[in-house]
Amino acid sequence: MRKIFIFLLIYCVFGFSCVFADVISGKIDRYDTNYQNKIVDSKTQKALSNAKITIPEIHYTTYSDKNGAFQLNADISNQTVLFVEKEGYKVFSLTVDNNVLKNPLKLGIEQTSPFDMQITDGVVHLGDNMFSDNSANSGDFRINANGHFMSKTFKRPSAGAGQDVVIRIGTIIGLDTKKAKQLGQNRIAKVYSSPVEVFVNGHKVGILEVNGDNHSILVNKAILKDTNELVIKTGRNLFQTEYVDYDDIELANIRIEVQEKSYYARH
Ligand SMILES: [Ca+2]
Repeated sequence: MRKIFIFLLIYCVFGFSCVFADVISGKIDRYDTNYQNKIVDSKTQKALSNAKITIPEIHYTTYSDKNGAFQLNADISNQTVLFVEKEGYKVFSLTVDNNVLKNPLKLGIEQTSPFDMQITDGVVHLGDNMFSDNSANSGDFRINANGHFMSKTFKRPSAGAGQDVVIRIGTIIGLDTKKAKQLGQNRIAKVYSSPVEVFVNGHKVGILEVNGDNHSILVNKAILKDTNELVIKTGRNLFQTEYVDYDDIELANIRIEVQEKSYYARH
């Protein structure tokens, strides 16, 4: 009995101090001058100045200062894409909305490698411009869909035996797949769409079923040629049989990367 009491006492004191510390640190954060967004090098954690931060949908552009800090005075009710660009670094993209921007963002960006090939610039909208207000992107798509698929060519990446070729999709918004629905990424009651399909030279190399940032798809090097075609097709509403209703999605920051095999295994 005594042991239980001591245990409870320790637990309470410890528990209380934890709660107390949380509240205090939360308050300090709010009023601290360090409460600001920051761009750093992902490896060294060094602050990066003069990085360009953009939110294309609302035509917002700003730059990080000499301490890597930047302000975001943006009002974003629906999810959209934020980009960070800096010479010598890979383009970075992130899904943001007012909820995300409530807390300071510390964004680590990676140095570029000579083998990286940036495939897209800005945001690509695939679909047919017909979408529900409850879709995973209930926002006002500013960019009209260019069709239900995109096609880009790229040269053979020079990857050695110990290296992988990977398609990196920085950000995807608006997917209404069964999995996205199960994860609570949209509010559509019953229907869902097939996943996005990714092809290289006609071979299906992967699918995308979940919204978010930093998707990687491994490409079998045996299917690569001197010039290659990457095709990304959006899914279709599996419950609409009278006509084809393509899933309206936004893709951003697509890149072909060469990575060490161990790198891919870790991610
Ligand atoms: Ca649609």
